Amino acid sequence: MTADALRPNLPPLSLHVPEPRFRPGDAVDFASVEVPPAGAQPRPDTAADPASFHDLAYTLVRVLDDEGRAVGPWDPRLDPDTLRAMLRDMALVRAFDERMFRAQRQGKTSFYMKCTGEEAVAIAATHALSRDDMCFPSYRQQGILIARDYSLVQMMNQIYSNSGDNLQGKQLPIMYSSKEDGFFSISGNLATQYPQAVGWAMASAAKGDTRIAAVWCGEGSTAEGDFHSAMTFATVYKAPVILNVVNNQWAISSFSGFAGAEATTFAARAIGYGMAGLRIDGNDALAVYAATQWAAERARTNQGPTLIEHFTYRAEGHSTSDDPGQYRSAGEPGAWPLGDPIARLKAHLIAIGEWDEERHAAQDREVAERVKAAQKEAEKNGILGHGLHQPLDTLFDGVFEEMPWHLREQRQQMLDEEEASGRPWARKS
Ligand SMILES: Cc1ncc(C[n+]2csc(CCOP(=O)(O)OP(=O)(O)O)c2C)c(N)n1
Ligand SMILES: [Mg+2]
Repeated sequence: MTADALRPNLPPLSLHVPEPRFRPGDAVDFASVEVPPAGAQPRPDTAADPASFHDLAYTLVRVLDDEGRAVGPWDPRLDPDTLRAMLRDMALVRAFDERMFRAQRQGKTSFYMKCTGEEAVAIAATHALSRDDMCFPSYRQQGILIARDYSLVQMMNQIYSNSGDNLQGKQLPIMYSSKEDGFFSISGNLATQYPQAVGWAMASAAKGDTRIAAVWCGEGSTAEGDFHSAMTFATVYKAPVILNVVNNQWAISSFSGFAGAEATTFAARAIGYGMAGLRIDGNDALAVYAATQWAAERARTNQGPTLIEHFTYRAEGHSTSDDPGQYRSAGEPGAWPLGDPIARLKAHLIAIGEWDEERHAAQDREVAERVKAAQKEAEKNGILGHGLHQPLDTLFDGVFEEMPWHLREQRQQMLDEEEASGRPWARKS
């Protein structure tokens, strides 16, 4: 007897397959995205029990209102110099992204990823963290390096995998690493940085250090098992870590519904773990700063981890290998109700009389020139396909502290074969 014959009075089971609201050609209306007024959300004491502020996982913490004013208890009350520094860093990231995207289209590198529309997430957080706090980024937080004044030329050398690349061409373009700058090596395997960050934070606490960790992943990446095991370790040991989920609505061509966004918020993941959770306006640099500062204070005073969902929008393609026109409406970026993070911080600075259109235009020219000059410098070390590669035998460096005998043999064999082939670039100078 078949199952439906056994239960003739029940409807057949059906599977829910999420479907994004807008596909190519559709008119976009984001009216159903709830945007509470800026300044309306309470700011709990950093020692408060996470169970006492569950509401903050379902709203949006916002500071900047539609007139560019900073309002409410989350206003971090930053001085104008800090505000201008954040604005400059965001403009610099955008200029850098533009130029490197074009470099990929010109065939100078194989790959690039922009963070357009999400600049506040990494820049404002980095300004709120201490310089020696340890960051575990995904591939969309290049803003951390920019905010920590990392060399643009070094970033480009890495993108070009040229002879100046301090990672020796071993990483995919944009997967930077800088120990000195507290920037953990970016991994292409999604969410691996989550348990690594929690482990680092646990070690920091176990050693009695005062440094904390911060980690970022996309909303799509929260579907990985690594995200959840990291959450368990973080909450059990009250690890001093800030867990950021960048909800930019898309994971390549999959919308956030496939990671669970139809059922609840990503910040609400924290509640099931008994952890502090905040859902914030990710296009509001002041909200990002304030939330990070609050979570950092919690971590530094042994109150435990905080999960922050940055509600934002990926304004462009996933990477240079993507064409969002194939799967989402072209009207989405323009209709996004939370606006553009650079335009919003600029409007705030103008509203408080600390900035103007002329200065902004001059800054745009200045950052574009800076990026252009860095590119000229980096290209002296080579671009894709121009032969200025890393010497071939660096392939074997940097993995083992002492190279095992079998690798030494393989390296020698490779060098002998290259010598015999007569290609001079293969030899280490
Ligand atoms: C473990 C793993 N699965 C799949 C991929 C392929 N992949 C790379 S990026 C990406 C989308 C990730 O989306 P999200 O986490 O939302 O981050 P975003 O790109 O939006 O910043 C996917 C599926 C991968 N790199 N690693
Ligand atoms: Mg995403």
